[in-house]
Amino acid sequence: FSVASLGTPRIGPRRELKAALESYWAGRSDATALTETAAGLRAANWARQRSRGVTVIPSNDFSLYDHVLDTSVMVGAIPERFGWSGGRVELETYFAMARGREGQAVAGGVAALEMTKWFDTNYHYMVPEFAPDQSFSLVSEKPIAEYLEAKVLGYETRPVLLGPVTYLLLGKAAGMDPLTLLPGLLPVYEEVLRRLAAAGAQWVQIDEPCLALDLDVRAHDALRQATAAFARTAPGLKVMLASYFGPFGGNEATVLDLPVAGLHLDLVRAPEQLPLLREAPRGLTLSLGVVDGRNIWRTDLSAVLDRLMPLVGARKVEFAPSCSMLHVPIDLDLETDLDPDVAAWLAFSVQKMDELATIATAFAKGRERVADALAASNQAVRTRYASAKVNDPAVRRRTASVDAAMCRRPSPFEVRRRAQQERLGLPLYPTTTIGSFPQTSEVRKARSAHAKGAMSDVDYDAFIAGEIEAAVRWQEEIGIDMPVHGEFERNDMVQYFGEQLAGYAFTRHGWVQSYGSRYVRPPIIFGDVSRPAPMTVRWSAHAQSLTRRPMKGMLTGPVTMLQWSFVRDDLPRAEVCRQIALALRDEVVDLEAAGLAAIQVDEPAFREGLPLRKADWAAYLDWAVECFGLATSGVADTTQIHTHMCYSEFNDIIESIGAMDADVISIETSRSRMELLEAFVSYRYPNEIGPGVYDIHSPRVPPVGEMVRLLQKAAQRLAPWQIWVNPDCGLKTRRWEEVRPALLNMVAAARRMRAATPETE
Ligand code: THG
Ligand code: ZN
Repeated sequence: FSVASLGTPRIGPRRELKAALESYWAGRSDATALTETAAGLRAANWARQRSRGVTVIPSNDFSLYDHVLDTSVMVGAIPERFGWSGGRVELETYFAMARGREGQAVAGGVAALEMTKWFDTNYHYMVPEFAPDQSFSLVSEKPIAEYLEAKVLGYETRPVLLGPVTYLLLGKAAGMDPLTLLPGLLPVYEEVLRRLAAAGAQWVQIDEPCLALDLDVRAHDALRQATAAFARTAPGLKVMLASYFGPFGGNEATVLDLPVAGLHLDLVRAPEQLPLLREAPRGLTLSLGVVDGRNIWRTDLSAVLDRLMPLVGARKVEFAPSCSMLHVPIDLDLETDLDPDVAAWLAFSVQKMDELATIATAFAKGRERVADALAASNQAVRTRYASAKVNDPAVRRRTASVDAAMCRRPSPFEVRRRAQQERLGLPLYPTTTIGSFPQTSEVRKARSAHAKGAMSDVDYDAFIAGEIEAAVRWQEEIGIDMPVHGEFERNDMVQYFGEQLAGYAFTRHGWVQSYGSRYVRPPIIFGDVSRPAPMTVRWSAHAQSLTRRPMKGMLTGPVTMLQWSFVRDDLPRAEVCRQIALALRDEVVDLEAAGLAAIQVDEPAFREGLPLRKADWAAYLDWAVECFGLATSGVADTTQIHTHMCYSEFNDIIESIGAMDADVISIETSRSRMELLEAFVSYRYPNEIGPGVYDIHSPRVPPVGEMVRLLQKAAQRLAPWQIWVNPDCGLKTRRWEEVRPALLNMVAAARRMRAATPETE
């Protein structure tokens, strides 16, 4: 019985890849140092997998930045603006595609490829861009080189390739169906397979996670063509076709008919596919994804064995994680500060390999041979489900008592709008910001000194209070109508709240790649969530005490808190989200009682929570909207609820955005020159909107006239009373030198709009 790992984290247990990349980009080290670090990480990954009992070890799962970008380079899909003229793709070009080129070197600079979410994970990939006359050729031999690199070190690996159909479907091909490019792309894949076979590879893993999406007949045809071409060109090379993140659904009949030697099943996300063990063609090797590659819970090994043993029979199977382990932290043993009770319930990538090895041994030699490991797994499962740290009857009672009325504001928007207008007395085109101000190095230093105990609570509090006071005074001075306190006390918008909520745990080294060299440490929601004490009231009340202008309180919304965490797997996500929403509801009510007349509940992850299949959208949107309502509906008509969403497409979810019924929503629109506003206009969005007028992703200071023109565009489509004036997103990544002039211009733009608007409107 084989143990496969579909892919391992690339970043290194101590974030070695991040350090190497950032030092290379800063010019502090050269390409040799970077390549050596990368090779060292690959060698360590292979060694770690072998030592943990993995028998089917992957190669080419490593990437310096992103595996989709690697695929674009492999097949030569390099947009013209990067100035590549054939031949080897240098690191400079590769990183230009990932991060863009600065303006100084090339007039105006060169924009990076776009970045977007990898399926429903928190990993971002670089979107392939295809020209109308796109041609492909084998440009990078990375898969072959890394296969041989492993071989030299004594590892016979199974190279991983992103499959051609998923690759094309993930790309952007202006105005055409990217699948029409398949005939040109397949010869490159065929050449890679021939070379891998010639180098000695027995198997290749082809990832086609698009099989978890709703596919049409053209995609099915493309999969048939691709696999047929592989079988023809490299008949001796066995293909393990891997799909994950969901069931095959309507794609199942096609999948079972493809000419491949193996099929990987995600039995964590799609346990209903277990009968395929009996029903799939006899000769097919099945890779059974029974250990969760997306989450950090220990597997109930006995339950897995109970389910699989009657079904496996004489079939050739491999035991595998449900998907690449890219999405989980590397090694639980590095966590020395976790509550030991909680740590006993967790498995990171290394521990997941141990679990797979245990399963394989149980199959090969009987359960008795792994009795200790099974007993430990049983114990972990039992203590977790029974733990008083997990189960809080008061929280359960409260979520059970939620009714529809608690999820809606008592009065319709029109009534609230009048009440808020009267209380707030804001001018037309009121100005505000999204919440965060620059996290300067002084702020970060103070926070880290405080965390280490080198700065006392009293000194740290005085420092934060001073930063807030300076920010509030400055906003008053330049004429921001609705100021914010600046969020200087916060590290990350999820972590800050999670640290104060019961039911959450945090790691020290549990990094997961978000994109390129940027990683996150997702908090772990292990138990019923509640709020032992107010979380933000103190700083928001302090800020309000400094000004007569209406201060905006700032919270992270329930869906985003859920979406950016590792979530317990013993409750439906909707139920966990409801618990978070109730905790936030108390915070919203407390902020109101503390005198805050406006409270923003951010939901940047609202759209990315959408299920992979359209049939599941409605159910998600129902509870997501309900939870936002639950968090925000405990206040009086006179309290204004704001929300904010980043770079979303709104067209297909605009009704749900409407149903959230926030009094004000701010969205990113400046880069698309207000195009993103279109969804709101054609839907006749009834509430107030702040279409961002200033692109905070760039250091550029937008001139007044430019922002006025964007506002005029908005004013052609919306009523003047609907329009707020704000940047696209929070300002924490910008410097004060950029923020000060930009916001001054923004206030001037709002004043110009007011001056040009007749009083009667
Ligand atoms: N917070 C959390 N999750 C997120 C985001 C967030 N997921 C989606 C999106 N935002 C991802 N974007 C980023 C942007 C920047 C960084 C990570 C993810 C980043 N990380 C630091 C790094 O790698 O150096 C580490 C940050 C830290 O110290 O915690 O810059 O906003 N939870
Ligand atoms: Zn944003």
